[in-house]
Amino acid sequence: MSKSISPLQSARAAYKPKLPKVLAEHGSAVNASVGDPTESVGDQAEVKELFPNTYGLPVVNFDAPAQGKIGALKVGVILSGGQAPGGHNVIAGLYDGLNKIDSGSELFGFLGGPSGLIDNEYVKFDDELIGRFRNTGGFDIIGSGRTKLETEEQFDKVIENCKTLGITALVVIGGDDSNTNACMLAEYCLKKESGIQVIGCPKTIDGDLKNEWIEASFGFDTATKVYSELIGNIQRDANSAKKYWHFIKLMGRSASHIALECALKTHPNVTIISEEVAEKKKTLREIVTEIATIVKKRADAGKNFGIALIPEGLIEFVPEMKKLISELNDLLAENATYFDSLLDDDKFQFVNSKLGADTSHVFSSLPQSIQYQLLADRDPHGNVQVSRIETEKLLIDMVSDLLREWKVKGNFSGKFNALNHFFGYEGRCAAPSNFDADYCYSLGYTASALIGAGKTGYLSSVRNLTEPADQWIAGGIPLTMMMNLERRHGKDKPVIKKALVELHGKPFHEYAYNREAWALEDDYIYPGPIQYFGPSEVCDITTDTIQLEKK
Ligand code: FBP
Repeated sequence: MSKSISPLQSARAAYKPKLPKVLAEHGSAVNASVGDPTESVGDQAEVKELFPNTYGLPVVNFDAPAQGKIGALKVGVILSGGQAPGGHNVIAGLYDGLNKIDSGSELFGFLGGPSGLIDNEYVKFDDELIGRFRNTGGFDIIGSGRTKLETEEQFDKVIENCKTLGITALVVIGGDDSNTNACMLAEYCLKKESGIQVIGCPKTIDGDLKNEWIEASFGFDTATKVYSELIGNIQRDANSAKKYWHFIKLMGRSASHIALECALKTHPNVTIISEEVAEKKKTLREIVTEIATIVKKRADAGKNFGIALIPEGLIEFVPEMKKLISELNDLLAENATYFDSLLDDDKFQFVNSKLGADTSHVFSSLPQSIQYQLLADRDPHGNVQVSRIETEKLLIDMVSDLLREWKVKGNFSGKFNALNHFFGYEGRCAAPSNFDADYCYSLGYTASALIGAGKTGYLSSVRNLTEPADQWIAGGIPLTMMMNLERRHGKDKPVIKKALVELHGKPFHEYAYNREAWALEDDYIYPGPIQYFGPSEVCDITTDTIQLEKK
């Protein structure tokens, strides 16, 4: 860690995160009231068969002090997947919660994500180490990684390493894929009677790990506030200079929650929502025509400038591209070694010769840079790395070409000078907003309470998030409850269901209701930077998405 810190960092170190009342009053040794047995969100019979020990667990809520002494606990924690603001506070909350249960408790952090757990690389936390990272962004306290933890061999190694250190509970801080693996590990640990509990915490800036019980994944609040600040600044520049269109791609591997939240916060002229593209089966050409039409209408009104938000995952939601990517995934998986041995030109030829007629046509119609990006390595979960595909540039090129055609026909007389941006890494490690600082600390503290209560196979849950923190509800949601079967690598696999943007939901309706006006008028909002000190209505308010969803 850097030795130098900014004045803001030093002031933030003193910030005391807020907790739900039950935890603030009674600490983390709390009684869990238990609901009815639960069912998985889909494929109940199959999921039940795959998870005989953890299926059907009840939802639990903490509501009173625990009876009896719990004793010292030894716990391990990993950070898994992409960074999200507030991860350090989850660990701080977990550390404080365990110490509150018993000051002899110990917390070990495995280094570099799931691989640290397998390779037994760890640090033991103490007050000094935790103190340096309270309320800071990033995952650098122990690092993160994307190693997939799924085989029995890996699980056996995890159990062996935990036993050597005397660890009896693990906390996995991750997104849908990591918590799917946490669920499998919890099941395996019970099957093997290992005595190791497994608890998850919902992380991802993408905002797609949510449901009735998990109102938000942590990091979404801060990341969208950072992007909205930047979008607002660009809007103000565009509205001052009046000469550029800015195409801004926003992170979010699959779902468009980030783009939607930023649109609600800033009112740009164009926002593409991937889920709507898929639902309406829009072709790339149709998307381009829609954008070009807005460019033209604004130009007709003398406005040769504007802002367009493009979700990172768009490319996989356009039906013809989805088909192409799916064929490419199979092709690359089946011929991995041969494909890697080819030179670039031969790779293109090989792919074109193997694709079906339609998909080969789509592939050839793309600029070579995009073709190349589509052939790049998949991530360890088999996903195309959409953050590396320059969809915003592709759209600029295609809109530009179409406007040129229109100009020749006399249908467009404006100007189209476009600049491209990609916001992702700018927000993933930002200093957590007050909301994320409080939410993350509460999630970590709740995880310690779940461990103290002897639970396993649960996701730490803190709810009622539009109310002040003391009214938040702390508890745990069975991981199996969020599972269904999905096709992965040609097989049906149990996975936590990803939450995409609901086209019948209030956040999308709010956007759809206003989009025509936002396209033509300049109703821009300039949110400005995250405020950490000041009135609660400026500093503590969470996303428009949750507020609309809870309305
Ligand atoms: P998680 O799902 O692991 O939270 O990661 C989210 C994310 O930030 C996506 O928005 C993005 O597509 C991806 O990570 C990029 O990851 P990397 O930097 O590892 O390529």
